[in-house]
Amino acid sequence: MCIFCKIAKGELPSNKVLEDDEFMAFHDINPIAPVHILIIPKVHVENFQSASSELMAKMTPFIQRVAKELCLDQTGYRLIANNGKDGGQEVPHLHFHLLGGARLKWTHLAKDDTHKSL
Ligand code: DGP
Repeated sequence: MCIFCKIAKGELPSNKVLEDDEFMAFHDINPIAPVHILIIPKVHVENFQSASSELMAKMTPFIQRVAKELCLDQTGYRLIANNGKDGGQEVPHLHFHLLGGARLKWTHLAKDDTHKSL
């Protein structure tokens, strides 16, 4: 079972922000922005490329709800899905990075820059 499946099942701890029957949002263990949340479906889906439109139709309002709970709908945010090897995806379970809390710089998207402060 993958790490995020274990988090979804409560077998690994996480700092949870929001949860419903199908989705979960929790703080990234290695934040690269003042607010860095990971949003996952509880069902195992490998990545965005293999996500169904039905899943995304339900996931979109959940992501919007998370942004609203954190007031990021007011200040703005960046939503990222790393997909596959060249996309820099390390955990093979669909997840969106919700980044905010600062004026984010586009240049920091390069992999070598991921640990620099934004
Ligand atoms: P990606 O490169 O898109 O696959 O990003 C995976 C992210 O998951 C990365 O920013 C670190 C985070 N991460 C990895 N393992 C854990 C964990 O056990 N708990 C939490 N909260 N985040 C994790």
